[in-house]
Amino acid sequence: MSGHPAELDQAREHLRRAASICVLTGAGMSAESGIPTFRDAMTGLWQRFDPMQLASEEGFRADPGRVWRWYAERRAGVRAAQPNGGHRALAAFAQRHPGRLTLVTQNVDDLHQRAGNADAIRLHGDILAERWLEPCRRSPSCDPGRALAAEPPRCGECGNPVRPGVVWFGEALPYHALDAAELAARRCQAMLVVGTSGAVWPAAGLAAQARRQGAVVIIVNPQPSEIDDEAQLCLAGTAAQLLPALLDPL
Ligand code: BV8
Repeated sequence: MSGHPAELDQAREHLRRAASICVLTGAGMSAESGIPTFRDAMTGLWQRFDPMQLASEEGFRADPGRVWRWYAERRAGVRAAQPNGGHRALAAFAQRHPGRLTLVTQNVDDLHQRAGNADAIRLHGDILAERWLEPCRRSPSCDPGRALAAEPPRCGECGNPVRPGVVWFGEALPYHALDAAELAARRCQAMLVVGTSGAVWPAAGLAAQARRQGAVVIIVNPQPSEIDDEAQLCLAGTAAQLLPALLDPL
């Protein structure tokens, strides 16, 4: 792991030469915007809660109120947060080089989109979106936005609870999102992996898919990750520090 200028120059040269770049981001991308990561020792949600329990249908059914309140707290944090220099550097690069960068994110916040990457591929859904826990028995057009206020909100007719529009552990990723992400990983000449522990699958497998087809894999993370072995270059540093240094000159 190094954020040494030589590695930075090497990484920048690989990115400069790559006709197609796939970027995979994780919770560390939003850490400097004040959104706690799952794994971060100080603020990580793993420490305060058992996300595997809370971020699951089983956990929601076991205690809908507690899970709903956990998401309500996280949503408030997302709404109060602003994109950081890393989000802005990615969006500016995508605007300078239309069609050259495919952004794939594990994050459920909207900071990439608010920075300007409207087409970011969301593997794990959107924490600000809502949907019914069960398909509504009354009418397919029944709107979760009009549910009765409660924790969680419920359908006034059938009591169906509202759930956040995220992918919980044990749930399949949206097929179209995973398919687009795997296509980008298989086609890119360079993959930039930012702020992920590489612990959550199948997202973590995208770096190996890129490496297997010959892409240069570059990791930006202040700590080692579980997928460092897939990278030719591991830059020790944060998203808001290193992404502008990597991308702004390009
Ligand atoms: C599925 C939404 C199948 C919810 C999330 C293979 C092997 C092992 C296990 C599995 C496997 N395949 C499937 C599994 C099970 C499971 C899984 O991966 N378990 C792991 C944890 C053991 N996967 C699933 O359940 C997936 N579903 O496979 O379904 C299936 C198929 C068909 C039909 C039915 C089922 C679903 C996974 C999605 C879970 N949902 N989010 C919510 O948020 O509430 S994942 C959630 O965790 C977030 O999205 C978050 O992104 C992710 C955590 O990962 P990271 O993003 O990496 O974040 P983390 O905190 O871990 O690390 C932060 C990193 O940032 C650190 O490295 C840190 O050093 C770094 N950092 C800190 N500060 C900075 C920084 N980096 C840069 N700058 C900084 N400033």
